Amino acid sequence: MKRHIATQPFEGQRPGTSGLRKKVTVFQQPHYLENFVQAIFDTIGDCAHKTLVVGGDGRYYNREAIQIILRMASANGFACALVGRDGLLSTPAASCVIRKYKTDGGIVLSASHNPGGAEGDFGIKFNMPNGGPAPESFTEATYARTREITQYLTLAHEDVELGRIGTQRLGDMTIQILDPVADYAELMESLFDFDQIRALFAEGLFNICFDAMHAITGPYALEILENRLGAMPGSVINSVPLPDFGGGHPDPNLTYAHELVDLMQGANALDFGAASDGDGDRNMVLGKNFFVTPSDSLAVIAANAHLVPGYRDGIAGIARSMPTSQAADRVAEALGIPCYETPTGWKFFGNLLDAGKITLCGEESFGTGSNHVREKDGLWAVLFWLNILAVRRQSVEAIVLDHWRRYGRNVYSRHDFEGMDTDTARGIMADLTARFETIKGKSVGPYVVANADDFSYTDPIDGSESHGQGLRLIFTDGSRIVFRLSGTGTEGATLRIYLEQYLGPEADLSGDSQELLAGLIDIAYRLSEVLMRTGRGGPTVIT
Ligand code: VG1
Ligand code: CO
Repeated sequence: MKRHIATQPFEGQRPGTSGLRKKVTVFQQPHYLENFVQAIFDTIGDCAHKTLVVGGDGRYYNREAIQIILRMASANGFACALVGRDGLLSTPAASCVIRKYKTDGGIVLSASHNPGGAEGDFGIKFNMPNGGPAPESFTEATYARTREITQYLTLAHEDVELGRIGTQRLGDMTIQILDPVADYAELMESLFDFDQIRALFAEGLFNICFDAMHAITGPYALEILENRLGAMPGSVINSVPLPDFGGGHPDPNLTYAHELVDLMQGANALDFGAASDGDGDRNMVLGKNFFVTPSDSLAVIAANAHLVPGYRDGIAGIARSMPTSQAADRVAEALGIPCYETPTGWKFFGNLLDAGKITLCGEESFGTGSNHVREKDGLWAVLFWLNILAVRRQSVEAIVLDHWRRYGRNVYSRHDFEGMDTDTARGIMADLTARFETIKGKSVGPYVVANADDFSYTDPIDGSESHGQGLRLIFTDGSRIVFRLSGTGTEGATLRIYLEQYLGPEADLSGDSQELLAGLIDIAYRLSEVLMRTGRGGPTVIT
């Protein structure tokens, strides 16, 4: 029985960098999730005869949200819903399923790297029929809808059995429960040389650890790395997805993935380490006593793509988000292909990928991906590295050092000030904006300012414009400082300071990034007055 439920708008349902993210308790308010889902369906328009993919990262409230969404999808006229078993789909797997079955899009439930549990965060976003996050034009239309909504449609119907693979009915809608891993694993086998990676493991001299951080990639990594590729049993740790991620923070960086980091240090360190985030789209890559920055990882992947079957015929172009280091630009130049600079967030890569302008793309925030799906893809990046290692038979460190010797090193770091007072953060950005007016051409320490602006982007495919994407200070030697406020947090504000300095191939390329960047860090802190204004001694997270 279809039901029209009267409702009223909620404040603040504007999607951020990657969907709508709020505390679980906010989503649990009566009508809160329903309003947003109805606004998505209203933005899609006519849902009749359409197929929707639904899945999430398994965090707290995932199951309840999926039942609500499925009832609403049926009431709104969808013909079919494809759902991952137990309501699970990693973000890249959701993208894969949306594309493979030529569906009309999908709802992905995730707050990615944000903590989970009853007191943690929850999130929801819509992905388009191309498998990628909805562009700003769509998300803004959804937001506008949330501000005028008066009713939503649902059904009085019992819960769907999410654990049973196969077909069920929910009103007039067909529900198909899929194995969440199978389609994705098949896609990975089509891109990488599994035989060669298997041979590397079979020799028994190459030991790895993949830390799933009790998040969604556990089942994917177990199936692909241990079952199909023969990595030693136990190579995947924290492999059982838990609603609260075991109380941890499912963000694959040197601070939060400390269990893995410990295994990768010291005399008995493993050969290769990797971790992924809450929804499986991020990756961190480590070698024996060696950390690969995500920006370098994109560049190394691009420079070695010809060694990997799925990319052997060459790559069309590369894109990186603005704050990501320019290491990939140098590879693109050497390959004679274009390199695009987009605002932060994967939704800006979609048009370039669809138009065939780029094959690879990445972000400094541990996100790497390609045209195989329309999301960043953590396990894909790990397999790319394993494929390169299986061909080159060198250590991770040797491969990166070799890369730097050829292209130079873009020394890079990001300093995050999390949980700041919102007014303080806005004040810092406003004052920096004002200072930028007069700073051009001036000397700051040993640097001369070549350009200072607020980054804007015009999409080369559809001409859409995005403004206010980060304050950037570019020096005459190519060094950069970028200031940006996060669009994914749910508490206070997070100021991100991105720092980059280039060292040519002939320079001494070893050395700790924090030491090498000390001069730029000092300038960034002084210009923004961040320590004084926050009363803090330093950032919460350094990556
Ligand atoms: C952060 C990252 C951005 C990434 C986004 C979503 O956004 O900086 O690069 O695309 O998270 O990643 P922000 O606005 O907080 O800086 V995920 O893994 O949440 O899907
Ligand atoms: Co994520």
